[in-house]
Amino acid sequence: MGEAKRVEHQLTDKGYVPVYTTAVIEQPWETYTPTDHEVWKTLFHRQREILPKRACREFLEAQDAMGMGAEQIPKFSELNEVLKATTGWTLIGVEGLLPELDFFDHLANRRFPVTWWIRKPEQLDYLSEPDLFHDLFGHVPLLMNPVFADYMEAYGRGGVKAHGFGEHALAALTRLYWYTVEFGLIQGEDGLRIYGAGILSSKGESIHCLESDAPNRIGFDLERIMRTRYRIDTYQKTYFVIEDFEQLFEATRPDFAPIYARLADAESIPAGTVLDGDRVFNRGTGEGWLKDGDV
Ligand code: HBI
Ligand code: FE
Repeated sequence: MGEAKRVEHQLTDKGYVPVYTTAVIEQPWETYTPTDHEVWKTLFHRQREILPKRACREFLEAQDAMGMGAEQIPKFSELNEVLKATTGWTLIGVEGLLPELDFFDHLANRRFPVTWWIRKPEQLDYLSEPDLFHDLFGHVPLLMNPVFADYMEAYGRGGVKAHGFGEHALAALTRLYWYTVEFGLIQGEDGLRIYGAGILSSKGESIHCLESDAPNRIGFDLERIMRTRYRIDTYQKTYFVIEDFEQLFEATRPDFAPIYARLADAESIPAGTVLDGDRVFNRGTGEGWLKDGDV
């Protein structure tokens, strides 16, 4: 087990890529092996050891409050009872990445897709696709936060709408998700903290994003983010910092149509660039940055 069941492989200009079923599946909890549970336990302990004072308080408290522990892979059905009662979100099991519109539609209806399978012991540090540890440990706890939960729904609604606006709009929304839900930082009362799931599920990046001088740390700005390219194969060159979750939710309030129209004519910004108007928390030294490969 621990192996994703891919429907087929499709030949693209990037070679053969896996195509997943979009079906919602029940978590096959009984099929997890002792090794699967051991991987969960190891990663859980490893992250919880380094995340106090690095992850935002809301994340750590929510993870405890929902009863997500190290002992074994949690059951979606048990987490759902707490989640449903708290913010009305439901976890659904999936095979892996979904087509964008399916993904947006789930979020718009307060359903969060969680990959049911977990990585192998030799993949503890890096995996190119989301697995159960990333989805469940990284994303799910903040769905307990009422404001963040509303942001995720609003984002999903925005995504469904964006489909009428074409590729520019979708690219903008993907960047917004990347720089907030996946790689966001928050400047709270007790300093700079992590809330992005892509960071929270990675030991190396949890330390790097806060403690390294290499990356830029810049204040959140919706349109700026929507123009900014990103990295999928290295640590981020730039992290965007919010003040609170209200700021995120408020950013989704305006009509995005005029924003998309402006973005269609604007140049994209390389992942590591600092602009004149940026609120700079840290101007990155750029140490270790690869020149090519911004997506
Ligand atoms: N599907 N299951 C899953 N999880 C994601 O995070 C996800 C996805 N499909 C598309 C997608 N993310 C990205 O395009 C987001 O930027 C929207
Ligand atoms: Fe993710």
